[in-house]
Amino acid sequence: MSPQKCFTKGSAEPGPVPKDSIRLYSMRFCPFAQRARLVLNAKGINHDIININLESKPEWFLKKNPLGLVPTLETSAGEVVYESPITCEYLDEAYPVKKLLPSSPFAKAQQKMLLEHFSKVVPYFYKIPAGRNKGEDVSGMEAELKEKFAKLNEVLVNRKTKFFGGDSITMIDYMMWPFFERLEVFELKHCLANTPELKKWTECMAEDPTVKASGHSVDTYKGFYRTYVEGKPNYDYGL
Ligand SMILES: N[C@@H](CCC(=O)N[C@@H](CS)C(=O)NCC(=O)O)C(=O)O
Repeated sequence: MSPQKCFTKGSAEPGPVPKDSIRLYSMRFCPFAQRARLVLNAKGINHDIININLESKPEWFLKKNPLGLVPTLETSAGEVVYESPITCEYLDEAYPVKKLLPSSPFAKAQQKMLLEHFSKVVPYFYKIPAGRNKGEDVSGMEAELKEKFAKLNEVLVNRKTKFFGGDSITMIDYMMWPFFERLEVFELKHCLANTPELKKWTECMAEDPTVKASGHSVDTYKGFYRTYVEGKPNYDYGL
């Protein structure tokens, strides 16, 4: 079986995590798991990936993470870490090469506060496409999303930097990116029309080699989301 294909209920547990490696339990289209993949790749951490069928989870996966969510990390010592912000911070601390979080306590707190704000934006990336699929009028929700984008734009204007943590990419950029990557897939790109700095940020992010290596084509995302909307998500779509 190709290593990318997902493991389902009843499938045998993969072998132990090699000594010099760390394992990510993931799903190819999950934006939260993509956060951890971005951090693993940006820092050049030796890792393997086990994709999970989230509709039919292997029993051994539920034993590792009772919440049953990806991303989940497992070290060679059998330590398990889950919840995307926690996995990403863990990776940054456990592998100090190329730090993504700032060392200043205040700058780090600022990134975490911004992430809290951003967590209130995330539901729109789900609610709007779902509403549209049901034939609902989503213009009100789109207007709210534009307001949230305006606030993010203001952060960049006030900071006078290309990225949210400075002039190079840091943790907060990788935490927000997976959702922006899906704007085109969800036909929400027009919501960036009045937020030029934020739009520029998306363009700069799209040029980052780590970002380029972590995503899928718009067609592949669309193909997967079609299967998701039909209630039969094909986690191996495109393989
Ligand atoms: N708060 C979690 C959210 C992760 C999450 O919702 N992952 C989804 C896939 S995109 C999942 O594992 N869903 C499985 C389920 O809900 O049972 C995080 O930040 O890691």
